Amino acid sequence: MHTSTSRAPADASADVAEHLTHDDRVGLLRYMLLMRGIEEKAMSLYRQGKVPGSFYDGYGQEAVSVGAAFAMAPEDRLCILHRDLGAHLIRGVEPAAILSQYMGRAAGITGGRDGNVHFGDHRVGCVGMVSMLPDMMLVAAGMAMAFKLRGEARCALTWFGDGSTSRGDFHEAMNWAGVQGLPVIFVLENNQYAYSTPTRAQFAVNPVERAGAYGFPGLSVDGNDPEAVFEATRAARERAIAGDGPTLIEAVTMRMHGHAAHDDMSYVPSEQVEEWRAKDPIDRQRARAVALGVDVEALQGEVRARIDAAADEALSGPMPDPATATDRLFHPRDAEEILLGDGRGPWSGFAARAA
Ligand SMILES: Cc1ncc(C[n+]2csc(CCOP(=O)(O)OP(=O)(O)O)c2C)c(N)n1
Repeated sequence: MHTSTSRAPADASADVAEHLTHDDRVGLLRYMLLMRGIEEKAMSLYRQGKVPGSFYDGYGQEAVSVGAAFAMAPEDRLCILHRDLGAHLIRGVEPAAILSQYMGRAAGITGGRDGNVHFGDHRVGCVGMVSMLPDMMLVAAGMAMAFKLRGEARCALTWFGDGSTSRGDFHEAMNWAGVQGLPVIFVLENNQYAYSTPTRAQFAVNPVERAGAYGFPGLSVDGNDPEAVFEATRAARERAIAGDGPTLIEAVTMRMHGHAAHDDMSYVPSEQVEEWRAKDPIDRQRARAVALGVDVEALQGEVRARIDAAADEALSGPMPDPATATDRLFHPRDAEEILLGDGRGPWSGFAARAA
C-alpha cells in the first residue's frame, strides 16, 4: 500500500486480482445496488410521509462504505456513519430491518428509538451511530485500545465526513491513535461539502497530511471506486493487525444529493454535480461486471425483488408499543457483547472467506 502521506490516488488494480475473486467483485456491485435501491425506496416512503424526521442518504458514495466494510473481518468492529448503509448490509443486517428502522417500526434495529438513520446492530459488530460528530472516531479508538490491551488480533474502523476534521474530537482521536499505535482505520469520506460548507472553507491543508502530523500514514483513494477503497482498507487492516498502528484513508467522492431530504442543495454548482455524475461508482463497477461476463440485468432484477419484498415486510410491521418506550435505552450487556463477544453473525462477502 501507499504508506506515504501522498495525495495520489492509490492504484488498486495491481492488487485486485490477488485479493478479490470474481464473486467478490460481483458482490461489491450487489451491495452497492442494494444500498442505492434501499435508499431510493426510503426516499419514496419519506415523500409519502412514512419516514418520520428527515432522511439522509449516500447516493453516489456507495463505494466508500461497501469497499471499506468488505475488507473487514467478523471480529472487527465498525462505527458507521449516516451515509454508509452499505456497511450495515455487508455485516448482514437485513433490508427489511433497515426499512423498518427508517419508518420507526418495531422491527427496526432500535425498535423505533433514536433518529431513523442512527442505528447499529451490535450483534454483528456495529456500534450504534453517535450523532455528535465525529465522536465515533473516539469510540473506534477506544475499542482499538481494548483490542491492543487484550492482545487480540482485531481492528476497529470508522467513517467520518470532511466537516468532522474541523472538530476537536477528530484531533484527539488522531493523536491518541498515533501515540498508542492503535489498530484503527479512520476513513475520511470527503464528499466536498459539510451541509452547505465546501471543503475550501473547512481546511487550509491537505487533510491527508494530518495523519503524518500525528505519526501515522495517510493516503488518498478514489472514493468512487469500490475496489480501490477495498484495497486501501485491506492493506490498512493488515498493518493494524501486524501491530503497525492506525491509517487515515481519505476517500474522495461527492455528495450527490442534498444534506438530507429537506435540502435542495441549491448552493452546489450544477456543473460540479454533473462532473461527478459521470464518475458514478455503480456505473463503474457495473462495467467491470459486464466485462467479467456477468448478467447484470438479472442481478439488478434480483436486487430489486429483494428490496420490494423487504419494503412489503417493513410496511406490514407494527409501530412500537408506547409502553416499551423506555426499554432498551441502557442495556448492560451491550458493551460486553460488542467488545468481548466475537460477534460472528450471518457474515457475507470477503469477511466470510477471511474468517
Ligand atoms: C457536533 C455536531 N455538530 C453538528 C451536527 C449536525 N450535523 C449532522 S451532519 C452535519 C454535516 C456533516 O458534514 P460532514 O462531516 O462533511 O459529513 P457529510 O454529512 O457531508 O457526510 C452536521 C453539521 C452534529 N451531528 N454534530
